[in-house]
Amino acid sequence: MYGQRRDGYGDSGYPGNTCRPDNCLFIVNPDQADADHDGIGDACDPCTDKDGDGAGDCCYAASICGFDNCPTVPNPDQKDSDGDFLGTLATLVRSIGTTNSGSGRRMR
Ligand SMILES: [Ca+2]
Ligand SMILES: [Ca+2]
Ligand SMILES: [Ca+2]
Ligand SMILES: [Ca+2]
Repeated sequence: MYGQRRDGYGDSGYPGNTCRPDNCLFIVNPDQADADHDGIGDACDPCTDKDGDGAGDCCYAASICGFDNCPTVPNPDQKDSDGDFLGTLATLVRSIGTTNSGSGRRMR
């Protein structure tokens, strides 16, 4: 017998299947970058959304699903209670980070 499955080789008739699939079939993207790891390349992903809350991250040309006001924390409501265009959670994260890092401390 031959032609065992799961032998690590593509089946005959599918010459392309030894390679990883192109994550943007119609766009040239040799780096195959996929920042949010959803299998759709950054170059053609309509929503590059690294924290998975449904709001897109900044600066991806193909991403048209809005702008996440807190790209590192899932905040589907995009709440911004103080109206500074930074999400409430982002403001919190930033203030905690400032407190913990001590970078703002002045030495005399
Ligand atoms: Ca491509
Ligand atoms: Ca993607
Ligand atoms: Ca997001
Ligand atoms: Ca978010």
